[in-house]
Amino acid sequence: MIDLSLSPEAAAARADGAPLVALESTIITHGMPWPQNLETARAVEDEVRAAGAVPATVAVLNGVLHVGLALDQLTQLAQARDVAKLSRADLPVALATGRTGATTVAATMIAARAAGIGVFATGGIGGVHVGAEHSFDISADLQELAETPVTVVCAGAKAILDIPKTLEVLETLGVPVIAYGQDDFPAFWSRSAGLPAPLRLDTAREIALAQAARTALGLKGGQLVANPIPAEAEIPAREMRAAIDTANAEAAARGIAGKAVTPFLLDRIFALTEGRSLEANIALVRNNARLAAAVAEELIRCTD
Ligand code: PSU
Ligand code: MN
Repeated sequence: MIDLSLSPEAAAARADGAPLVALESTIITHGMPWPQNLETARAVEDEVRAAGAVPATVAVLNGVLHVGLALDQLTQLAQARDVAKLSRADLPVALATGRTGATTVAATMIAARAAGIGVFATGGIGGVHVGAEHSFDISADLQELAETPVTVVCAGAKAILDIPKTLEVLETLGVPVIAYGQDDFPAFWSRSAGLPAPLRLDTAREIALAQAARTALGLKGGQLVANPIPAEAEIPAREMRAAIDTANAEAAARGIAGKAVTPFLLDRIFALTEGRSLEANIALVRNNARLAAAVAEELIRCTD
């Protein structure tokens, strides 16, 4: 088994069988600017604690896979420049070579499973990018959801992605895409992407039972729970459209490719909306942390 470094609070929670929620770190290093990235990371951890669970932010520091970070580690990561972005392919290489890097949704799922954590909260997942029919740019997050038994709570997918194609790929991979408390698939900054979600559940208990049923059936893979942004924080889709179209056009014109695409688009959209997108982003991650904490508690009950 891989050597994990658990934070003291995560280790105590694991020993007590208390609910744990994993959190990713690419959102900190590549998804938000300093200092809001650190403020958000701390606020999200506090939401998990306030909801009665224990947060475990995942990152690789000098070749060690950390599940749960101390405040000084979180602060260093949030301030660091040129931190590697680690997905499934990169994580083992970073561990083997003593590097430091932030984990994407895919890599955080792998770490969560290794630590025995069944649920993880983030903002948006990676998916099928606009223009993927030419670029073939499809995030490894989708395949990971098909492989690794962790429930990922997000706020849907950003409209920087091709949402219908993202849903098609998830369907092909057999990943349950579950809208929480509504029929429509949410689109990150807005509560609806204008199309229905394949599945709907209304309680944390049902979400936990559905994950337990996958395990009982011997099915690998996790679940994608799409939790709509709180109404008061929503930015209507038409207001985001111009910024997203501009950012996508700039990315294409400048030949941005590979891992750099998502961070480039997030940074441009932040600038183009004068920070409004960031406020909404913070509100929805906090909201997802609360739901993930409730799911973590129910997961313990249904596996007792
Ligand atoms: N989408 C967002 N915010 C993010 C990311 C995606 O709205 O911060 C990050 C997540 O860590 C996600 C990763 O797992 O980007 C996906 O990158 P790629 O498309 O290169 O797989
Ligand atoms: Mn990609």
